[in-house]
Amino acid sequence: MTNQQSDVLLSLDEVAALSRAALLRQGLAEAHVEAVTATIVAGERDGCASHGIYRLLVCADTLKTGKVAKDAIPVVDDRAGGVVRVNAKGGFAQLAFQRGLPLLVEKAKRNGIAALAINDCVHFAALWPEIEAVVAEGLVAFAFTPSHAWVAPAGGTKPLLGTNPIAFGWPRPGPYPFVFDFATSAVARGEIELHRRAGKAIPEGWGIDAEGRSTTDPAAAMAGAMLTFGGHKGSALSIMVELIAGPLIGDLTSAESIALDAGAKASPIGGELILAIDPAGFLGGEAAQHIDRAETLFDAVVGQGARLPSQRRFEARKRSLAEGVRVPRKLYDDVLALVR
Ligand code: NDP
Ligand code: PYC
Repeated sequence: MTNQQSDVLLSLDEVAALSRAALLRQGLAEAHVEAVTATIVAGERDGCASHGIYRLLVCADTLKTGKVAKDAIPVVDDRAGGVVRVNAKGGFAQLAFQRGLPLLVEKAKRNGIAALAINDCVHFAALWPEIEAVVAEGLVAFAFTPSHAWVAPAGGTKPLLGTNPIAFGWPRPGPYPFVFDFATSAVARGEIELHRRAGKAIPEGWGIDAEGRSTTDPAAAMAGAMLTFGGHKGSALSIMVELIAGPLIGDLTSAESIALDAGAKASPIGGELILAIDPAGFLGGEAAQHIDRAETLFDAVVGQGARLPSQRRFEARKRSLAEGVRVPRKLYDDVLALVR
């Protein structure tokens, strides 16, 4: 470990060790510790500050509320046709996803399409690690999850919707697929929290205060309401996420999740929907051509000087694997305090 100004330089192995120690200290069962650590390391490695090491603080606060089943054993339910359900039994989503993934992949390859519903989980993670795991099987993937009612619908001023991410992945030749993964709010709540921790103002358009006025104060936006991206378009997509990863799979909406939280400020409780499509289901023996045609499209995007989503993340990954990651000293100290 090396010190440089106000940052701490850590290898990815050191990040993993820190995560394991912090989570074990909170009493989380080992299988969950490993599954959660994999996503914390992936977030930090890929330069996703709102879902890397910082999440250990969120995770520890959530564990302290007693709202997470620390030793939950997810139960996989092989439903008819292309449907898999995993009941997370009140545990974190990561282990439930790991347990359901093999059957999702098998069903998608058998049927051309399959869906995995994770129920009764606690969710604090980015979705792209799951998308990448599905895409690594040559499948096209989608993922959705509601969160807590923090976001006002377009035209409204009261928090009702979650930050409700939508993620998509498409296989490409080589190690880096096409992936996007974003909140349907203007930004993830974790990013606003990071601004608050750093004493930085947020841009206009991220949130409104409790009186419905535009604000650049992160604390005021968190106490008021966050805003959707793209006005009514993000708002409609957010409502879609509420529906398909809430009532459709027999789980909570963001409003129901925050009501159940009852002020404890734990991470969201509810479900997640993951869809997997095998291109061979449509294309049969011609399946490989979709890859070449997609590459033509990606080349045309990049050829204009635009960048593909996840390009920044994959560049951060290469850098972190070679050089390790820099973590703000205050964040590092706060996480270290979890271990002591
Ligand atoms: P961002 O607004 O940073 O955007 C994320 C996506 O957009 C990434 O795929 C990113 O790629 C891509 N992107 C950003 N800028 C560009 C650009 N100029 N050109 C092309 N693509 C671009 O993320 P959010 O704040 O919306 O979300 C962050 C994370 O928070 C997500 O991983 C999400 O899953 C997670 N989240 C989880 C929730 C939960 O309930 N579990 C709730 C809300 C969010 P790149 O990474 O390469 O920049
Ligand atoms: O950053 O909005 C967020 C978030 C909610 C749950 C996990 N991340």
